[in-house]
Amino acid sequence: MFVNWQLRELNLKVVYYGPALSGKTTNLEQIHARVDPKRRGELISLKTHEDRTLYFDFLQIELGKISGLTPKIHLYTVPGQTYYEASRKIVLRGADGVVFVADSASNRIRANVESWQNLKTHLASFDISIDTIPAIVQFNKRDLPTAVSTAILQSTLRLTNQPTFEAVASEGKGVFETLKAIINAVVKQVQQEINK
Ligand SMILES: Nc1nc2c(ncn2[C@@H]2O[C@H](COP(=O)(O)OP(=O)(O)O)[C@@H](O)[C@H]2O)c(=O)[nH]1
Ligand SMILES: [Mg+2]
Repeated sequence: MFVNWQLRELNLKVVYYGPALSGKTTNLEQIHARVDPKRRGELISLKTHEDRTLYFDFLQIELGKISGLTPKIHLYTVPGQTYYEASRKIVLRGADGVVFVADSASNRIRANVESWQNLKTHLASFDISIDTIPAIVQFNKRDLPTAVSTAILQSTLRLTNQPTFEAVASEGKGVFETLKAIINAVVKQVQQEINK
């Protein structure tokens, strides 16, 4: 969180985390496509030499005032591929909230579990626990014929008390429910800090 008192702006950072190809970029693309252009910036994707793989995507959206401040939400995605460890940690640093995008495909269970573990490890290195940072879990790709049940996703990830949402991000389903939930959770936490 960063408050610019002169501009009366509240800058909040939300990171979309998850294994490679789970649909993180698709979430941001859908948000970008559906939010009023007056209230959002451009979707920026920083690509590596192989252009399919991204270091991260970035999108800024604006909300109505909170406690006299204009919140600007900065949405980021991390690269899911295991070898982008350092980039993930850099992107995650300073996050006010996390959306974990899990892939419902049966052959991605292990990738989900590894990424969830990886998220917790990086948070721990910043002295943050997944049980205290605002966090939402999105079960994406519910349309796949090979999708496993949400109960299996829930139990293999060993979720503690994170709210979950089902999604088909490629069709825009569940994208805004997830976004609203993480924004509400982050704003609630930030208001508590501002009022301390
Ligand atoms: N079937 C299906 N495909 C999806 C869904 N969401 C994203 N995809 C596809 O999954 C692939 C990877 O998505 P992308 O957003 O690039 O994944 P990222 O690596 O997490 O950023 C793309 O081909 C998307 O179109 C979904 O809900 N269902
Ligand atoms: Mg991506």
